[in-house]
Amino acid sequence: MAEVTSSKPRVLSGIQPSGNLTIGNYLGALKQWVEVQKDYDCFYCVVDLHAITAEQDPRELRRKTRESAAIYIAAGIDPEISTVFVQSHVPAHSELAWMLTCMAPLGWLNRMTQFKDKSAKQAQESIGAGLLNYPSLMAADILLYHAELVPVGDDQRQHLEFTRDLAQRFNHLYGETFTLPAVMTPKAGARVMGLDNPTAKMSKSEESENHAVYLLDDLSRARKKIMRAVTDSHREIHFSDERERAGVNNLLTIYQAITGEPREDIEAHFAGKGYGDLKRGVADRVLETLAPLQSRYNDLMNEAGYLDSVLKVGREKAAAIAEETLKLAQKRIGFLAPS
Ligand code: ATP
Ligand code: LTN
Repeated sequence: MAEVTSSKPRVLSGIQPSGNLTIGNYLGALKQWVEVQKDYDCFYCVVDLHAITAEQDPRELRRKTRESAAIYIAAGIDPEISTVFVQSHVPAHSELAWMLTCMAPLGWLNRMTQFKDKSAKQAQESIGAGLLNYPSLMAADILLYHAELVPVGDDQRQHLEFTRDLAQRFNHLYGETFTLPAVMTPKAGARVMGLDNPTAKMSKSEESENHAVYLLDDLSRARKKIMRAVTDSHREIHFSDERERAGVNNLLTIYQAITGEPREDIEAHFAGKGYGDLKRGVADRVLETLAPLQSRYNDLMNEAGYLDSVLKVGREKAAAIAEETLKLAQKRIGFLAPS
């Protein structure tokens, strides 16, 4: 059995294997995951149960699940330090999610912007109930591990609030059971916008050709997409909150998120230059990030059995903790323990 005890505070986060991972997923989530892994006991899962809130092709889902886990590692998650696993491999997630679903007020669920946005794109009658209950499953993911910190992009803040509220409700009704988690978002890159439409969040399930740079995009293709990014008819290159300047602001933000340089330095660097220079500068930084990631990805996919063994160890470590928390929650709620 894998080692499960650690004195470090815990982190948990996940990404849905619902498409090809984008630089938005990298800058908003993965990059932070890598940064915290030395100081926290980290659990990173591929949230396949969440992915099926939208229709998935079974073969593709299996392929994307492995691919996502491999990208976590290629991006710098060290499976010797952090625990990498697949959400559906640990049944406690579904079991606690049901208990939390029963306690989640419809009013709270109906207020979730992710639900409102995603359901607005579908015919009301055919929206799957999973889309509404999505945040209760996410709460289960986090609460099972007593995670203190949850590194995510800006769009997940509301789900974190929901998780805290639900944990508090459970603790109040049945006694102290869950740890209240805090959200962690990056200083830059918490909300990367679509390259073709800089007023909409970059998303892996958006299908238009020049919308997103995928982490596994061929490098020349990635460069082309950035060179085609929507800008505006102004000339000056500076950070701006104006809607009209969202495209330039997005490119500068990607640059800032990758380099970590202060905004003034970036603006000084591009002063007097044109949008072509800005795009080339951003493309260079993005490609410098993608190239080593892709080479590690290819290496580890070529190493027979490696990924599966990481996921097996991950499942064991995760299940040991999750089952213990689940048992406690079941006891608190009044389920008869099996003899
Ligand atoms: P989907 O389009 O399938 O809903 P998504 O691309 O929005 O997916 P998720 O799996 O929902 O990605 O998100 C995984 C993580 O990546 C979350 O922490 C989320 O906040 C972050 N993230 C997603 N898109 C962006 C973005 N454009 N900018 C910054 N962070 C992002
Ligand atoms: N809902 C998240 C993905 C997710 C998650 C989690 C993130 C599922 N479970 C637990 C952090 C912690 C999203 O990005 N759409």
